[in-house]
Amino acid sequence: MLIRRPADITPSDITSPEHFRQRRQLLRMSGAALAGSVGITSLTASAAQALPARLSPLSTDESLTGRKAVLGYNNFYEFGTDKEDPARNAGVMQTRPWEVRVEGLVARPKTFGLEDLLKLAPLEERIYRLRCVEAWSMVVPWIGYSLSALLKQVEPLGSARYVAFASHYDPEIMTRRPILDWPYQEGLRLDEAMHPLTLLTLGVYGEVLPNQNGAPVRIVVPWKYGYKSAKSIVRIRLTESQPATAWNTAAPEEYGFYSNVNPEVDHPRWSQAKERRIGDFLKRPTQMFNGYAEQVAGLYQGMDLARFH
Ligand SMILES: Nc1nc2c(c(=O)[nH]1)N[C@H]1C(S)=C(S)[C@@H](COP(=O)(O)O)O[C@H]1N2
Ligand SMILES: [Mo]
Repeated sequence: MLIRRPADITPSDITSPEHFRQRRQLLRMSGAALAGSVGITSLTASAAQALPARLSPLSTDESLTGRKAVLGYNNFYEFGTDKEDPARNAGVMQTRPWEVRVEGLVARPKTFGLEDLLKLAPLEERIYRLRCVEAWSMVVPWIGYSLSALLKQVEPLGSARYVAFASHYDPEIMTRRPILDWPYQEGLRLDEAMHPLTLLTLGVYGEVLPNQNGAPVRIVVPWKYGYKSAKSIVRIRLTESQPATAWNTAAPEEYGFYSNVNPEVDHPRWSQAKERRIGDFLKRPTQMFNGYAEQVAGLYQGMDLARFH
């Protein structure tokens, strides 16, 4: 993965949970009109739309990374490799209408429209740590519900062991450079995909997802490096064998299938022991499974996590 100079993000960009909750109340009361006039939503083509959600107990209580950084410092290589590129370029992507096809080893394959997805389960705000493989991290207030709610709808067959995700790819508006095999692909083991922490994500910071964050629907897997969290997905396929993933295909030595955050397994070209929380000056130690070990370590019992990295 290309390493870039960190953006100029000052500690004043950090939003305290207190301040955020107040702001969220405001958004809720006054709706889309106000949302569109606040902050940097002018970066995207369309005005932001409020998306009310109840706070999930699965949330961390750490200070949130500022909204400006969450919406302005992104990885979405289809729209360029600089952190500022997605906010600048992704606005042209049409996200309505949008469909997600769920198929493969399931009893009831189904195509879900965006409106179906918004109604499928109660929306929750999940404040998660996000640890990028590039050794920086954020704390992000996502909105969505457990991916398991969607997968249960299609009734996975006993033979299904993995879940493959494919992102939207349109060479007319996205890069044609062969940085990765497009469309972007990711995958999880079925039990990882069914874990309550794995989030089908429709919003962030109290609003529908801006394009640069993977509108209109993406996956977020908080105990894995950020690249496992595929953006702007259009297909979910249940399979018997381990699916190909974009980064593993591009550089198998550097990016394994599992990609669990692990401070003890270095990337071949840099250490994973520490990370820079965006907005902080000093680095902090990286936690096993990004701090979610209590919830997810059991999924990997008996596995050599250096081999299955
Ligand atoms: N389709 C697609 N999904 C993607 C990526 C990408 O380049 N294309 N980048 C990944 C990486 S490396 C990270 S760290 C996260 C970043 O999500 P964010 O920009 O919303 O913070 O998205 C992931 N999902
Ligand atoms: Mo990342």
